[in-house]
Amino acid sequence: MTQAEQEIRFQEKIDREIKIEPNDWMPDEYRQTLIRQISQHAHSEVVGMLPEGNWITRAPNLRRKAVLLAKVQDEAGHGLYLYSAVETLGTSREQTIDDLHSGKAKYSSIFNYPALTWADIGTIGWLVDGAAIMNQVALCRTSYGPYARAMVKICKEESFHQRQGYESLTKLCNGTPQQKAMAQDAMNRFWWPALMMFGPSDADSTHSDQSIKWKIKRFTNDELRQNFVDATVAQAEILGLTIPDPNLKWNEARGHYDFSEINWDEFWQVVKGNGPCNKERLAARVKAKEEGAWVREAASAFAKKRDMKKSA
Ligand code: FAQ
Repeated sequence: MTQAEQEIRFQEKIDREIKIEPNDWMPDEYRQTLIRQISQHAHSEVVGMLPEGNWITRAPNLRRKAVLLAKVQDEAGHGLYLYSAVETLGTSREQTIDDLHSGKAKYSSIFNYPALTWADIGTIGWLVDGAAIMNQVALCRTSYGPYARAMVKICKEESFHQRQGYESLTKLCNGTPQQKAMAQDAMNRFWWPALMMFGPSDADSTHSDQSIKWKIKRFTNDELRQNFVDATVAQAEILGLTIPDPNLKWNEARGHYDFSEINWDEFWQVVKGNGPCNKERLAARVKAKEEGAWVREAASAFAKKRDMKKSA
């Protein structure tokens, strides 16, 4: 079969909603797109542990600490499923992680913003996990089998994350005026970065057209961003928080909320490594790898010993 014939057969399979599995033939660009997106996603989960992890020792009570610990552990698990999904595409985990540490691979812009107060932790759960779910529910139907299956479990856990964040904010918003002000301040700082998580506008999205054709993506960046805004406004109203956008307004004709233009200059600055915490985040990951070298060495020495015993 020629390459062109293989490509036609591949697209037919996608159009018939048949999942692509690791040993199936796939165009190299499809493989590379998945490696790029899934590894970026895995790195985001792992780097995403840093702003929240910082607050585990400062959680206001034992219940909040237990919930936050569980959430941060979940993010580690998500990173691991996703690194495994990347491995099924023929790239080693070592290589994938080295690409993050060398600055070649990206991770979500949102994790380059600091978590300054306890209200930021609730807001990250509500808005950041909320935005992540909006994007990831669609990924449960992505065309690559291992990615789609990983997303089903991840979405269930992200849903708990979003709810715990909202519940934590509900307490703050019904607390003292200082607590309410702290929640509003977190909202002011996280609203726009949360909208940026969905990626550049459709006009500037380099990969969307092809990824939608291959059903890696089911919706465009702008469609998901709009759905997120539409779903979140009512939640903010219940909390009594103001969304920091003077142009946010229901548009009857469109059946959606209108909102202001995103500061794309800020978005690209953060993506290029110039956000408030980019250097700190990367340095923390590199340090973790160096300090964990002895664990990896001990684990592989143990595995070798066990294999030798088995074959003896
Ligand atoms: N940040 O052509 P597009 C989470 C890059 S998980 C940085 O539109 P695409 C859980 C993009 O890579 C959050 N870079 O790209 C959690 C590309 O650059 P390249 C992560 C971004 O892939 C919660 C260029 O811009 N979720 O939060 C961003 O078709 C709380 C052009 O963009 C995922 O990764 C960005 N925001 O669409 C953890 C979901 N956006 O590679 C802890 C999976 C775009 O050509 C605590 N990923 N870029 O140099 C996706 O769905 C897609 O990759 C998009 C981007 C939608 C993010």
